[in-house]
Amino acid sequence: MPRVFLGLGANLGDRLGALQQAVDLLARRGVRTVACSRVWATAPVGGPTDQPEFLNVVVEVDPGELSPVDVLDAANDVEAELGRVRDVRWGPRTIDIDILLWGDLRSDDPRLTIPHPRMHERAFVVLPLLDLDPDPRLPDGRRIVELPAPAGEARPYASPLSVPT
Ligand code: A4P
Ligand code: MG
Repeated sequence: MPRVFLGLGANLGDRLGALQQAVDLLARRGVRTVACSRVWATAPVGGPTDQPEFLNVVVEVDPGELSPVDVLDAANDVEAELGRVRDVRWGPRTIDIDILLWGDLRSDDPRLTIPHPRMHERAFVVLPLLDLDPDPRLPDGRRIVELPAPAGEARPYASPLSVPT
């Protein structure tokens, strides 16, 4: 079974509530979280510099029989349900759900690029991911802990979200 990791971020409204609701709504669509990182407070990377601080988590999910595109569709549905409006790229959002890693799978499709192309360069992804896997690797075999230090500030903010049973 490939290990599948999703990155979730929120920087508007009830951020912690939005992250927990996203985990719960994903589970209802068959994308069940089996482990959650701590919640990290992170400075915005890219996009408008005056946007609010983010909360970020990484979750490991069991996609069951779902394909990567099925999981992307579920993620987009949950983003819509939580009221995300897409306007500014890298701009503020109620919730953003990205597929980070799907075992050793590589996909260059712009609609679904796996691994997420910038994940290893960003502290808001790498630090939560290390909560769940102390030595993650990219599909090309590179160890993330041996890559240049990821950009951005991140500090632990809260304990892991509750995981649906
Ligand atoms: N897409 C392609 N590959 C994937 C994938 N692996 N997972 C497509 C999810 N979506 C993927 O995404 C744009 C398009 O990417 C979608 O049509 C999807 O089919 P989006 O969610 O509409 O826009 P976005 O999130 O603004 O773009 P993108 O490129 O995903 O942005 P990033 O790189 O994820 O950056 N700073 C902090 N501190 N914390 C954050 O969470 N997030 C971003 C978003 C920037 N700065 C941040 C944070
Ligand atoms: Mg995104």
